Amino acid sequence: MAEEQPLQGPEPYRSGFVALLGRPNAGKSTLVNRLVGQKVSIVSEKPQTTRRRVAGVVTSTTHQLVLLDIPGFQKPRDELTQRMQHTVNAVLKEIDAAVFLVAGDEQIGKGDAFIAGSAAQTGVPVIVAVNKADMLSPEQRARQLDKARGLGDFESAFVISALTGEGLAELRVALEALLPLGPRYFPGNEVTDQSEEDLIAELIREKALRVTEQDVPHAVSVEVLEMEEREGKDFIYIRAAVFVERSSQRPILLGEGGRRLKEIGSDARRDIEHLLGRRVYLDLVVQVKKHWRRNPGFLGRLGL
Ligand SMILES: Nc1nc2c(ncn2[C@@H]2O[C@H](COP(=O)(O)OP(=O)(O)O)[C@@H](O)[C@H]2O)c(=O)[nH]1
Ligand SMILES: [Mg+2]
Repeated sequence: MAEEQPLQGPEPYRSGFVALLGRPNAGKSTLVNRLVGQKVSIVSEKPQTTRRRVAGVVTSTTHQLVLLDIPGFQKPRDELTQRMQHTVNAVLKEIDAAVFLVAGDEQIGKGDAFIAGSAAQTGVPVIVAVNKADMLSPEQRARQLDKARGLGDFESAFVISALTGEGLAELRVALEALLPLGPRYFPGNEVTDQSEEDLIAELIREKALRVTEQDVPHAVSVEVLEMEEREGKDFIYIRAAVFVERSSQRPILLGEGGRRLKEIGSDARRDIEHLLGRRVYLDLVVQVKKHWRRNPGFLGRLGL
């Protein structure tokens, strides 16, 4: 009778959690956004921009990749950084794979070696990727890839650009191949685990980071206080507070004649309108919250 086995039915579903690891500025958040196809994790050139674990979800008919953007490794200095490091440690225990990202235009050094070591300790397969290929000559690509490979025992290695998308299709295929059988952890239309309010607060913080320097970015946090439909209006009203730690930082956020805050507001509004798909009235206030980085209750309120 029929000797041939019937072809397999639909492929079994695969899913898993993949952490993005790498020094500040390597392009981890940019990569998550690009793979997800939407901004779910904010991007800035300031270190320690990412304060909590942000999931970016990529769903297909056969796979679900949950990309975890996490804070950078650091020595805890206060309650905030302690919580951030705790998040990192917790994430490393729940992942199925990791992508170790190295900036193509920066010297590979001790920091990278340390992160590669931490990645190896998790025991999960690790893919190494040299990012920012758009800035590199063919020789530079080859040299950096060689050095990156030398940092550990990697599943595979890629040269990519999170900015232009170069090499990302290949990276995604390699990542999907590492996923175990598993369920859809998130509904197919969800791209992140953050609430709308959280994401809006983050978009505002991103703009505040861009226009501040030195210590100030670290002293900024944002909370959405109110979000509501106004009767008979075709926009959504959002009121948010930008918190700083010291009264001396307040004028920095405000700028001359309130101009800097206005700039933060109009930049953020554009992103929020894109996110919500509708018009937004954004009302921003700057508030001083003394030593909020050491305040467990306040950190909890911000979801940190
Ligand atoms: N030229 C170039 N810049 C990139 C690329 N990926 C990220 N960047 C930039 O590098 C900076 C840091 O990116 P970010 O994603 O915040 O890095 P993270 O700290 O690792 O999360 C930002 O200014 C990005 O625009 C890339 O592929 N090419
Ligand atoms: Mg980041």
